[in-house]
Amino acid sequence: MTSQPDTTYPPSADMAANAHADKATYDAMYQASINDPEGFWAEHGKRVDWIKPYTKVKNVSFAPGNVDIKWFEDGTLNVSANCIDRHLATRGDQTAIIWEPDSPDDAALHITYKQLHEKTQLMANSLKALGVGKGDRVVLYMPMIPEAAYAMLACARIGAIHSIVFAGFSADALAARISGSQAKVVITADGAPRGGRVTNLKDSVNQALINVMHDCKCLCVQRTGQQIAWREEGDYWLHEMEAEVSPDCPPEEMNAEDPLFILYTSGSTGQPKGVVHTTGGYIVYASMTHQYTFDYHDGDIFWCTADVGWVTGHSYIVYGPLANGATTVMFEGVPTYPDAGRFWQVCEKHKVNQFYTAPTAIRALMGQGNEFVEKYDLSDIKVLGTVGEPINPEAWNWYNDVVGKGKAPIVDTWWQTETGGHLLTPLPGAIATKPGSATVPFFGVQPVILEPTTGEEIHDLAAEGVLCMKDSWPAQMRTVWGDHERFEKTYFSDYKNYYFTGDGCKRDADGYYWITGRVDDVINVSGHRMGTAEVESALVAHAKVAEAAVVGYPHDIKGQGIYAYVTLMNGQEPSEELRKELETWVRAEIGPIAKPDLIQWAPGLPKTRSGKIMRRILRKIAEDDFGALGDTSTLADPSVVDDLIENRMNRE
Ligand code: 6R9
Repeated sequence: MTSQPDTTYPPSADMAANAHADKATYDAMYQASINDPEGFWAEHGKRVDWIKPYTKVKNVSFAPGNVDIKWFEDGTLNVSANCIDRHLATRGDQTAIIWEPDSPDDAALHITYKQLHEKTQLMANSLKALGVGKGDRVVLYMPMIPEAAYAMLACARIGAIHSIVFAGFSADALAARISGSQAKVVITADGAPRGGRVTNLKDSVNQALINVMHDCKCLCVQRTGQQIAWREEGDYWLHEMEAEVSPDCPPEEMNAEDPLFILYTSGSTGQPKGVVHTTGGYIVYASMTHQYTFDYHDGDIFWCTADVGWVTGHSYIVYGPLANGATTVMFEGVPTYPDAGRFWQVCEKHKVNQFYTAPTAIRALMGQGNEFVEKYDLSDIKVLGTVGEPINPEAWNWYNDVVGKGKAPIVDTWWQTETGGHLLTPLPGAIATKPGSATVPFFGVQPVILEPTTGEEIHDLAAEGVLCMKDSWPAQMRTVWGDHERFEKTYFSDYKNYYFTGDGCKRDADGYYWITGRVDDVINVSGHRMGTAEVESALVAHAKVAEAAVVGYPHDIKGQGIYAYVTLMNGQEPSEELRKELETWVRAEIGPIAKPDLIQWAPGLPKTRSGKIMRRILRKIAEDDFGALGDTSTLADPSVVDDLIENRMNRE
């Protein structure tokens, strides 16, 4: 039953008949969304509860120098009320969150909507007691525990803006984000068990706060009960505060365009930027995509394996599912602990209906053998999802054949931190899939392919170029925190009047979209975005490093690995010891996910006469493809290339 990469997989008759959208419905809704965006979103905006209904739907300009994006701008609502309170009458006793702990020997928790309501209000009042109010920022640095969801919803409830920092980031990265948003409180836990090992998160927070110049309190959740260092001032246990505060916290009335959260993400230049998402458009779009993309029906058990530190966790563990009154699984552990069957054991145990993960996890598990999957009963799975990077056909086929038994449609969802929700994705009952293609646009989304150098829109169906969006969708990011100019420059200046995604893309003769990867200096390591500039600036911050250039190279499991060319200061000798030292250094500066896989000592870097590093050449050498270096005649010193080839690290 091996499938072919060029095969098309139409929805089954059963799926088409029972899904929220079959092909005819998708076509009609898509057309309506493009012909009359105002009318379409005026209608679908009603899927959430408004305190004061909107009368204006869309007010958007992508014009150079005047980028301004507003949706439902005169409406008011509260996201936490939409994710909790409005379900209480009909599904108060239904499970909202199934929490599966790191160790399979520990009991899972089933948290009902009623309990979610209680817990969120206690957390909200604890934050208020610490002085947090509407518009204030709160940083979350947390393990995958239910309190992470309570904290997000508590912020939303009182109108505070959360900024989640993935718990794998270093104390330095955390400090930069706490300072960058002038957060009043950072929420963390004593320890984070993952894959059988425990990291001490509170220690990292303590270390970070030493470098934070403003007053920032720490609210700590007791997860492990381990010994931790407590600061003399400004530290609070959540369980102690909860015992003191009132159990009732009414939701704050928020404007549709009030910020809901900030989430830092990497770009091609400089330090990560704070992507700002607002309230109304985001929750409408997150909930609608969750329902249609996964064909979620009442009573289904939905599992997204992402971490809440990434946008996927925001939109598809917490906000989308809970706005829809779903049961969402939250998993503390890793796919390979205690063994490579863990995902499938959890799917069987909780009778998961929709399962959503990343290609890097699929590739890692695929390599462990089918017996880890076949041991478990996966018959409840109806839809399989993938996100984060292009999925190679081998991984797609394995996911389809071995996990889905050829019966569960695969939704390959293309989107970004900036987009808030899926922009390209098949709908399971409507769109035939092709392995490796994110297929077609979601409602209201108008992708275009531009010729990269001229910026001309290519109108032929079959096309290749850069992927842009012609118009806005409700969950589009609104600005970069504190730097609207950077927002315009990053996304709206290379191609005027379009939103530029940073991705290259092909469109085939059927109108299907195939993402070819980033066209900027962003690399994608295990589905995590990393700016090469970030890793470079961490490397050059080391006293022995004079210069560094970082590129991606193909990596079997991670998709891309990090390849660093390092030029040492005069008088410094390369050594294995120094290599280790630099690896440890980058981990400390950014986090383990940024650790270079390969470091090559480079006596010189290939530069143009104007001093610009020619990354094209460095990429080729890192790919072990130096036969195709192209024109090197503009180099200031062509001989450096021979040395780099000679000493390349990635050889077959
Ligand atoms: C949601 C998320 C965004 C970048 C994006 C693209 C890559 C994401 C993809 C995909 C091919 C898919 N990407 N999904 N590439 N197919 N289904 O991952 O957000 O972390 O901001 O990354 O990831 O390159 O531009 P984010």
